[in-house]
Amino acid sequence: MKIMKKAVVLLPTYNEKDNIEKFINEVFAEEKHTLDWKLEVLVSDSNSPDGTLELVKSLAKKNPKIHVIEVGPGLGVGIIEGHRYSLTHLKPDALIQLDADGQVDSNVVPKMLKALDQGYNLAIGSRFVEGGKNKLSLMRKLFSYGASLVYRVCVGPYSIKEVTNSARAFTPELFQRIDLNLVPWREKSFIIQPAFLHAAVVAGAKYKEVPLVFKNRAEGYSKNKVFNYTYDVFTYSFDVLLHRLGLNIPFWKMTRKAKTLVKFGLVGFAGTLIDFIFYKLFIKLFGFPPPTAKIFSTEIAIVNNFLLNNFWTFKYRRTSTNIWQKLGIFNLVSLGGLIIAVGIVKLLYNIYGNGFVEIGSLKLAYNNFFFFATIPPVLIWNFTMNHFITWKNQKED
Ligand SMILES: Nc1nc2c(ncn2[C@@H]2O[C@H](COP(=O)(O)OP(=O)(O)OP(=O)(O)O)[C@@H](O)[C@H]2O)c(=O)[nH]1
Ligand SMILES: [Mg+2]
Repeated sequence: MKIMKKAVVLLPTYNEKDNIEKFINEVFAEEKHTLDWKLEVLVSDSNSPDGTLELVKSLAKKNPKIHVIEVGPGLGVGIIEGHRYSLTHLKPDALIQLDADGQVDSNVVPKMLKALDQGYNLAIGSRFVEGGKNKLSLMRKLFSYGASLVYRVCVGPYSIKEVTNSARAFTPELFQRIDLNLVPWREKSFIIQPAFLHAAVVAGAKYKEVPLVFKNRAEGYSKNKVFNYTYDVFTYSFDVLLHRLGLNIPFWKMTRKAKTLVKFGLVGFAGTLIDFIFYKLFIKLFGFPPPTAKIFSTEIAIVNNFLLNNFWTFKYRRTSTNIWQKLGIFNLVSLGGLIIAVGIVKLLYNIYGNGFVEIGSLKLAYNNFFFFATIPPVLIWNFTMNHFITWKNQKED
C-alpha cells in the first residue's frame, strides 16, 4: 500500500466570507494532482467581523479535513500561529501557506509539493519565473517589481525573484529551524512575507521557485496597503543591509516611528510641485511679480495638501474637531507657512532682484532659487504644527 503524506494548507483570513468556501474547495480539488500527498486545510482567522470564522466552523463540522483557529490581529500572527498550531495538532509532513481570497491559482499546490519531493525544503510560488503570471493593476505590478528588486539587492539572494507573495510550501523541520526573532511577525504589516523568507534562507533553506498565477480579487476587499507594504519592504531591506555592513543602527525600528513624517514629506513634495507649477504659470502667463505669484500658488497647494493629509497621512488620527475645523486650522498653519515663505522670497528678491545664473547653456532665473529656499523652514513649521494641533490624536477615555 502507498504511504500517504499529509500537507496542511494554511489560509489566513480577515473578512473573506465570500471567498473562503469556494477556495477551500479549489484546494481540495488539487488532491488529484498531488500524488502521495493528502491535503488538509487550516484557516487562521483574526476575528473577522464579517463572520468568516462562523462560516469556516460550520464547514469544519462537516469535513474533518478542515480546521479553524482564532488568532490575534495581523497577517504575521495568522501565519505564525497557524503553522505552530499545525505542527502541534495536525502532525503534517509539509506546511503550505496561501492567501485565502482565491487570487492564487490553487494549481501551485501540486507544483510546490513536487519541489519538496525533489528534495527541496522550501518551495516558493513565483509570478516571475517561466509559466508564472501577475494579473494585477499596473500600480501593484510596479510595487511587486520595485519591492522585489530592493529586497533582492539589499537582502538577497538575488536569484530569488518572488519575495512579497504568500504562496510557499516547506518542511516542518525547516520551520522549526527558522529563528523567528529575525521576523517582525507581530507587526500589523505584510512584512512577514519577505522577512520570513530571509529567515528561512538564513536557516539554510534549500529553495526552488515554481510558477504561480496571481489574479485579481473576485470578492471582498484588499487589506494590502500598497504604500505601507512598499515602505516596510524598503526599510526592512535597508535595515538588513546596514547590519550586514556592520552598522548597528536600529533603522527598521526608527522608520516605524517616522512613517507619518515620511508621508507628510511626500504630500509636501507633491504640494511643492503644484505650488511651483502655478508659481511659474502666474509669473509667465500673467506677469505677476514673484511675491504675488507665491501667494496664489501656495493657496492652491494648501487645499491639495489638506485633502491628501486628511485622507492619507493622518487618516487614522481621531481628532476632536470636524473636517471643516481641521481645514480652518490647516489654513491658519499654512498661512504661517505662507508668511514665512513670502518673507523669505521677498527678502531674497530685495537682495538679489531679477537675475540669471548661467550653467553652461542653461539659464536659471534667480526666482527659482528663491522658491526652493523656502522649503526646509516651511516643512519644519508645517509638520510640527499639524502633528501637534491640526490632527492631534484624542486620547482614549
Ligand atoms: N489572519 C489574518 N489574515 C489576514 C489579515 N490581513 C490579511 N489577511 C489575509 O491575508 C491574505 C492576503 O490579504 P489580501 O488583502 O488578499 O492582500 P493582497 O492579496 O496583497 O491584496 P489584493 O490583491 O487586493 O487581494 C488574505 O487571505 C487575507 O484575508 C489579518 O490581519 N489576519
Ligand atoms: Mg489578495
